Amino acid sequence: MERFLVTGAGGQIGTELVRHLGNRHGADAILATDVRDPSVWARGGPGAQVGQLDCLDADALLGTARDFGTTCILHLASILSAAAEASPYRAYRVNMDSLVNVLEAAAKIGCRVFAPSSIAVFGPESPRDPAPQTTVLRPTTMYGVTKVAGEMLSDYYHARFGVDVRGLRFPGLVSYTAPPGGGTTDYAVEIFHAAVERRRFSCPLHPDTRMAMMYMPDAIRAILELMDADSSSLRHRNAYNVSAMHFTPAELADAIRARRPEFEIAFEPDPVRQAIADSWPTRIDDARAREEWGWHHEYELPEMVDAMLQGLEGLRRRRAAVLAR
Ligand code: AKB
Repeated sequence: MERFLVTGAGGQIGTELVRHLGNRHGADAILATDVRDPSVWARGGPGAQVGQLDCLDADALLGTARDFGTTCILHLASILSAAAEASPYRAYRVNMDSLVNVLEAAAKIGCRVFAPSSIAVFGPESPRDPAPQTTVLRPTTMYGVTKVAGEMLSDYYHARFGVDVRGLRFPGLVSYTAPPGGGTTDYAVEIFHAAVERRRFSCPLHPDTRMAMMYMPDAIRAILELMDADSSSLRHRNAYNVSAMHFTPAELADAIRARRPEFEIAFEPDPVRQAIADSWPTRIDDARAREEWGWHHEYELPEMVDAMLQGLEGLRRRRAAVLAR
């Protein structure tokens, strides 16, 4: 029977992935952990066992993984691109040391690993439209450096110790259940909060900054399908380009305004986020993922915008009803 240890479970991906895993395998089979106290991030009851775990503590990580009888670690703890530029050394420590601790634990107890990568592996020298699966990877951000190094470290643990580690180069992820934090693509989530709260949105990117994006249900399905795939078919096992839609802040604002005509936006680029976005590709070629394990996306921009507005408005109504009781 599979038993999943999730790190960074209180974050944007973890919140939704834990719920899906709990529905599929039962709450007893999932241990959802985060560096923060569960009282802060697990209030809604995530459908899993919960715990506090600092992945920089190698002994605690190994002990927890072993005691739980873990068969797969889903390692989601990470510092994202814009936050990493504010504290590069901390980002290096958190992103690299936690990954090597996870891979060491996996090698010792013989479990599988999912370790996400990112479109941040690409840099100004990579082709931008589209970014191929295999190309020059010389990112200019600390987050990108840790993601390239993480892909190579994962290759090493696979080749040297036989750890079955798999990963995806995620684009910007859009979702409404838990906020992202510290990413360059976070604007594509924050814009929806402003729209449903009828606030003017200050966009930290130039209106024509095109980036690759994906709606969270596609991202969760990508993780589950990659982890279910036959190992022998995976020739790019820990670093698959995956992509769904590509849009600019202006196009996203137009799509929101078509549904909420009162929505207001001002473009006030933040130099750090803009420089990061300008170093990333505008489109991603994900043909290898489609060929090797059947990846396909379901959500395009119009469906994603409808789902985000309806989801956030539903959440607001439920919260207001609880407060009114
Ligand atoms: C970020 O913006 O840092 C992340 C990413 C693309 O990996 N969302």
